[in-house]
Amino acid sequence: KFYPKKELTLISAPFSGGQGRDGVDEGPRHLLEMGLVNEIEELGWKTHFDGHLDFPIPAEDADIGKMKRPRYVSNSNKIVYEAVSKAVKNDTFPLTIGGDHSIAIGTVAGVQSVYPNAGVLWIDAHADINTPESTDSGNLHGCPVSFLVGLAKAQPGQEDVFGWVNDCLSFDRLAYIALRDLDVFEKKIIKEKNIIAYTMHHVDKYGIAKVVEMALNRLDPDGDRPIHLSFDVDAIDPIYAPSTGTPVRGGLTWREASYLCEAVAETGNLVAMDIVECNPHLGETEIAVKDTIAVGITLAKCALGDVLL
Ligand code: 4U7
Ligand code: MN
Ligand code: MN
Ligand code: MN
Repeated sequence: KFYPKKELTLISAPFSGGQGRDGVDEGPRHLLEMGLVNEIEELGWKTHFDGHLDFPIPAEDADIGKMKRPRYVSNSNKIVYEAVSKAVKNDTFPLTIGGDHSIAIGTVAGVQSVYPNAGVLWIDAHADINTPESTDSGNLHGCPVSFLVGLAKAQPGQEDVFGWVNDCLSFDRLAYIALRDLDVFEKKIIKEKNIIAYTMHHVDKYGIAKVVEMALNRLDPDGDRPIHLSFDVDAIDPIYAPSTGTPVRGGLTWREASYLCEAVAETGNLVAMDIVECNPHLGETEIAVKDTIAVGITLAKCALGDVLL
């Protein structure tokens, strides 16, 4: 029932300021060069693409508390937010390609601005729910969820650069799958707020089909909620997706990741997708890079209805 015209806006967010490693900003270019648009169009989606977003680097951007590059991340996310909300308002499916996962501040806030009851499926080895106080690394790609759910609050006397995000997502409209590398604070908050969370342990125990079914049932009990899929490629095992900044062994197989996207597509409620953290500068070999980009393209295709004959 969403996007009956099958029109899609490809939003390229070549952004790396949410973490410290070069190259993740080149993910979008590699995805495009490997034929992403063509593959999507072959599935019958008319695709609009206006070129890569441009993220100006602020002249001054001192740390705020532990946060690194806070103004750069915030300003860039406002640009992502505008692009995503505009795409949805134009009745086109926003497929946002990153870039590091901090850009999901903008994608989720953008989707929520039009569909304020949308559920977010966060597929990741990590929960990305550190607050500016709990983060050890200071890398904001480990914090986007904390801004969206309103856990991140500017401390007295601090510049409130993320004030515009204002907790658009409630805890019961967030679900994780594929978790396996959580910080102490993140575990605590997931338990405390009773956040829907399926780790790799659950994938082993129940199988991916059951896990997706359980996650969707809890996220969307009546089956009428729009769903936003935010897919960090490090959810996938580094055997298949090695070219990423924070790989963690023991992840989803190629088919488990694909199945997950297909099952979400099957609900008919998918309204937006992010594919993030492909870093073509990382990986031992050229084949490693190609595999990572290829699995990214596969995820998009599966989520857009490929294989659903
Ligand atoms: B990604 C981490 F400490 N939790 O906060 C942190 F383990 O978007 C990793 O999921 C964050 O890739 C990973 O820096 C962010 C770390
Ligand atoms: Mn992530
Ligand atoms: Mn991750
Ligand atoms: Mn390159």
